[in-house]
Amino acid sequence: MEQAREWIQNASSVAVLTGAGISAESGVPIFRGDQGLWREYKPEDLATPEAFMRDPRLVWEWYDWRRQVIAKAEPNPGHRALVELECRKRRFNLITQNVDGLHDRAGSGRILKLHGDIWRLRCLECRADWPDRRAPLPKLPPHCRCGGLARPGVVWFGEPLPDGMWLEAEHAASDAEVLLVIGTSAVVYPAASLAGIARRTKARIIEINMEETAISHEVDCSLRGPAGEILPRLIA
Ligand code: BV8
Ligand code: ZN
Repeated sequence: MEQAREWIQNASSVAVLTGAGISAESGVPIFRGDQGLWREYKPEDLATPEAFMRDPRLVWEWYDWRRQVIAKAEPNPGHRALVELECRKRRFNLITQNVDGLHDRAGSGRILKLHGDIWRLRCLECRADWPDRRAPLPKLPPHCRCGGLARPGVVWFGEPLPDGMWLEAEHAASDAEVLLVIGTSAVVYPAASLAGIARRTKARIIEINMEETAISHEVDCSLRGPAGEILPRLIA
């Protein structure tokens, strides 16, 4: 912890990659592990274009349930510690795999949302893209004003990341002197490759997680414990 604090204090450029684990203490269920996200379904089965085409109503039931859970959640001390860190660093990039919007509500400024935003909808017909924070939604599946079927504004498995987003994330990771990897099992690509990208340009990689992950072997420092407790101490 002392070593990690020193690296962060001395760095002028910091990047952060967050996953579902940083929102766990806000009461938002993580994707993998025994909690299991929803009934007997796996995210990989529901978060795909094929699942949506096959049964838009079932997929929307899952997203509407998640939106209702997230609507009751508050940012936790982990989210807020990252806002504090952003204020102190001349160069700071927050890259998140999360779609819950808790980093925005905590006050983070620059957020690279690799996997989109659960609070936005997109029309399959006219491509309109708009914010909709109603939880629960009045009717499932929701439709666009043009009458077209609306989908959640998130990136599903097999779909490309939003235009230009990956380039920005790569730049952020390459520019960082320290990369914090927080609350991610590091199994989803290309997000999980950001640690390797940062290491190639000599960044120190600090991981914060409750347990060992797929990239623990390639980080410089692994802090075991809840992000909501570790982050405030790390940046104090
Ligand atoms: C793409 C949005 C190309 C939707 C999500 C085989 C090998 C390698 C890659 C692939 C492959 N087959 C397919 C792929 C590619 C695929 C992929 O990576 N699949 C995986 C499953 C192998 N990737 C894609 O499809 C991506 N697109 O590659 O496009 C392309 C290019 C051009 C043209 C066409 C295509 C798109 C991936 C995005 C998928 N969408 N979400 C939604 O949210 O509904 S991914 C989903 O998983 C979420 O975004 C989530 O954030 C993400 C990662 O999960 P984690 O955040 O890590 O959460 P998880 O539950 O796994 O872990 C939580 C961690 O927190 C745990 O480690 C736990 O210990 C820890 N924790 C718990 N509590 C705490 C804590 N830590 C700290 N404190 C705590 N309190
Ligand atoms: Zn439309």
